[in-house]
Amino acid sequence: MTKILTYSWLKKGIVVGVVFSASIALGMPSSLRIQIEAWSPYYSPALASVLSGTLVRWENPTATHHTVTHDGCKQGGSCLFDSGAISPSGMFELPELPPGYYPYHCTLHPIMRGVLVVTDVRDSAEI
Ligand SMILES: [Cu+2]
Repeated sequence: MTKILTYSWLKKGIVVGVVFSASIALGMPSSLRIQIEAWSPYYSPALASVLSGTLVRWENPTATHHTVTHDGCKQGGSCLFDSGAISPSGMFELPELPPGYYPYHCTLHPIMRGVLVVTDVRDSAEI
């Protein structure tokens, strides 16, 4: 009886292990965290590349407000995202963007600049 029980647990462990390994093997992270900083590079990482469908989250641990604003918003082009003021300890989440190259900035501190690259090709996830 003990042997059967042990085997059963072992089998479950293998199944769990295989599923876990498979998700790592397939594994692009399904979310990316970008930290807002009070010093250069201000958005960390300043250049981030994600697979389309990845949730991107900017977190603001600084003591002041910041924005995450697509450069298109200030150039009169297509404004694809604008967080508005993100308060200290606040965050901004962007669930999905079409593949593309998205430079962005902070409207309150124009020196703050970052780039988000969204790709639909797994292999180019790291540029
Ligand atoms: Cu700012």
